Amino acid sequence: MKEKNLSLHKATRAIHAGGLKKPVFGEVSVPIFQTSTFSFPNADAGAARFSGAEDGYIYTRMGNPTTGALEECIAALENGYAGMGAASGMAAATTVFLAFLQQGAHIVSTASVYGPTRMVLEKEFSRYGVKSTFVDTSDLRNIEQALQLPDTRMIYIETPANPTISITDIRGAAEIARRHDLLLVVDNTFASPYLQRPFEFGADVVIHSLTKFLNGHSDVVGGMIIAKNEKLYRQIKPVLNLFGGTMDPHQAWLVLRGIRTLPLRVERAQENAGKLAQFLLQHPRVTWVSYPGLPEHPQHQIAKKQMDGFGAMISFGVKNGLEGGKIVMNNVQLFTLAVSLGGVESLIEHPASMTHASVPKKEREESGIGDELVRVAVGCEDFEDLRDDIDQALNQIP
Ligand code: LCS
Repeated sequence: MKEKNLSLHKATRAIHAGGLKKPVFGEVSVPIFQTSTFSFPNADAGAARFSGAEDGYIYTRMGNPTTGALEECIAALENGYAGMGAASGMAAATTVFLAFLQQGAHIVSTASVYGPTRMVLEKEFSRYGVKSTFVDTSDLRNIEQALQLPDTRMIYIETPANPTISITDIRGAAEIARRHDLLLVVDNTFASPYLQRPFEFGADVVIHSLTKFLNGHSDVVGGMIIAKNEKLYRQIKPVLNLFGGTMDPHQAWLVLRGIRTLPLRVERAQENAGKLAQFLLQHPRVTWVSYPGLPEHPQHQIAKKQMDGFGAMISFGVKNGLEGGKIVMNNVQLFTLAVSLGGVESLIEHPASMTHASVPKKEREESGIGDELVRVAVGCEDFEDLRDDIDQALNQIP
């Protein structure tokens, strides 16, 4: 199955990758193996599974066929060696930090990352002696300058970044990582593997919040870690199992079901986003628009090089700053005022008071997350309805 998947195009892979080695009844959908534990035929077989001498499932925290089908699917979409299902995107990120950052280690990260990703490093990992520096990684010189060798162990980038939608050159970051023997970890949540596959540009580990585009229906929280090679997989997998932030089979099944329509959803949502970005750009109540598909976006050329499309996330500023943003959020009728992204329905939120409220104001502003920034996650509705809704809400700003 795996070898066959690698020769297929990306939409075909999204529909076919990841299954059971042996279907039970010829089922087309992967069954949900809702079991916490697996019986052994005899004591020797149990011992052989634990020692690794024999393949077979033991206990769902350590592995489960339904979760395994999803892991195989996403690894195939990312062109990685293997996936590891996690309870959430945060479980995926923290597991990677736990696996590679020991006391005294240092990490350089994109400043405009999902707020809790920054907070877990600054507030929690710092308690164990892990040091972190947050810089604008869209300028690679900032990464070089932030290195604290030999303590720096990891470069962590989010591209497109949450919520500024700035872009980091993955290949350039990978070159820095290679030169100094560091790991490059990429949070690929905003693009999804349908639009961007960081391993092709030299990343070592990719993580996802599956909660977003991969699942696509705003009904599951989940995460995934994908390793480039077996060595990295063997370093991460035991840490995930021991700390226990693993995935439930029902959660895995829902995400796998969602992935089957990933190509259709992403194509539709990004078509809407491209048109909406153009519309916002010329709107008199809008002060700026950040969407990588716009030629005005500072990293438009890099986005063109490393992405197959520009995605469905837009951030923009409105007249009258936060007050103007509040008016928009309180007056939209079709957009839902909610955090998260990547579902079929369009969402709108205010990062400074919501997703990134945990990041102190000064750090937020230094990262380009001003109070006037409004973020929209564009969904799959008809464009005209989205345009009309945001237009009437913007027009309420005095
Ligand atoms: N990485 C990125 C880029 C994210 O946007 C999020 C969640 C996470 C990781 C964490 O994933 P989770 O644990 O929630 O599955 N981002 C959110 C957001 O922007 N609004 O609500 C959640």
